Amino acid sequence: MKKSPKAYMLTILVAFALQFCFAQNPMVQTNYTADPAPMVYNGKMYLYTSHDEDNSTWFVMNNWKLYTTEDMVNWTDHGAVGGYKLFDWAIGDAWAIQVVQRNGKFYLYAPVKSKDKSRSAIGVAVADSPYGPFYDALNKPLVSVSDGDIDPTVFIDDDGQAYLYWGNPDCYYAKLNENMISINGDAVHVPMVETSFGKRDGNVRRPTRYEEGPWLYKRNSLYYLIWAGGPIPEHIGYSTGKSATGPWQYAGTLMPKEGKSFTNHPGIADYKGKTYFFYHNGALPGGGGFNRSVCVQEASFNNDGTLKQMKMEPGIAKGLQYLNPYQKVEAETIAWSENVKATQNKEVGVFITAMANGAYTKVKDVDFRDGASLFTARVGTTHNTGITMEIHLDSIDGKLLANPKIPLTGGDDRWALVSASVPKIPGVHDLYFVFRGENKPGVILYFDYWSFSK
Ligand code: FUB
Repeated sequence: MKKSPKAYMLTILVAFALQFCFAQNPMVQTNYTADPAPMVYNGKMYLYTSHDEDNSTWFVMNNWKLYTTEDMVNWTDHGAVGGYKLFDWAIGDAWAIQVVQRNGKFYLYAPVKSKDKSRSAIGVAVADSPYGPFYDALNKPLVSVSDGDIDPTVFIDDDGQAYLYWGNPDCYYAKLNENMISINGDAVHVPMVETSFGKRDGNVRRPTRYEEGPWLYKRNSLYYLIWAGGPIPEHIGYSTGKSATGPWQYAGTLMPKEGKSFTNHPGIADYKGKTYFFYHNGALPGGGGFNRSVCVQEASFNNDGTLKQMKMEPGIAKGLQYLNPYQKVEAETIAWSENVKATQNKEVGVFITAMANGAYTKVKDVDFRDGASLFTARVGTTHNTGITMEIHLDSIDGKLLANPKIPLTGGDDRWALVSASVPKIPGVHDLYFVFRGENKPGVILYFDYWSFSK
């Protein structure tokens, strides 16, 4: 049946509204993030990212950030886990990292610009916790073989052998010793041939589609080398093989070029029975090639083990578990936000700042069980009147649970606890924290954590 123009318009409007309701990508809105590197450890998803500084017009990247989740929709910002200054021998360029765990230690492989050669080299830092602090394990680069020593990825095979892959425009790999901070043998140059990486026309230096950003992954007994492919704007391509060292067979495009950033960068991880594919684009306001944002969506496989091709999507609509509001929840645990920045200081660690009247954060799937009676939050502001925080249920203008006034504390090194009674609402709801301060320029308020009680 043919739709009337009115019905057609309505369908488009509903589809647009639904997309906004379910928006999850980009999954971090409080900073520009790039080069996602997931790690699953002890039942939690850790996502390490590089960090594009605001208003960058080049790859201005000084540190790496960490986000975690247990439900894949609410992500907690843990701030910077380190930066190029971890390495005394580095002078800048905190580009794409990966962190892996072995025997209770956490190894951070990082490409940074080295002082003496003034080009990228790969360092390794180690920590006792996934949150850091990380320390340079060698006081010198782990790898320095070419001008293109960037984008390290590390994979530990079932037999315990660890492999490090990296490189732009050529791909290299090396075996890591069990201590994870030294190389066993020489770096191997992966043959850059069409059968492994597809054909690229008219570029002698880059004869195949492989560009950079390798990520090594294994499912059943098949190995996947997923990479960013050229020419720019980049797409995501991949190759498969029967061993961690190939030979690699070109398997096609996983994600075609799309999304306002001329680079892309893959990361993939299995978590709670699903496979998640991470990438980046320029989809945030002000976003682009040097102001990127990480995204995630579920990956799926064909019967022969090949990956189903995917387009960039709004993200994960349904969380894997509910959030418990009867505990301290960090204000930087967020499913979606607008006009909010995340930052950190030594007084309270990571916290958020509302940057405009009407700025808000959304927290998804909060399980109130039989209902709460009191809301408490740690907050602050530098304005002496007129700042409030509205707590709404299920939508930005949904039922108002409370509207506490925010007292003048005088700065983000001084904080106050505010409480407010709330009506008894049972069940699972999305929460919206909406920050109000009409005609107040700059930062309206600071927000560190919240909780409900009965
Ligand atoms: O983030 C800097 C560079 O851009 C990375 O090393 C590449 O993979 C590309 O994402």
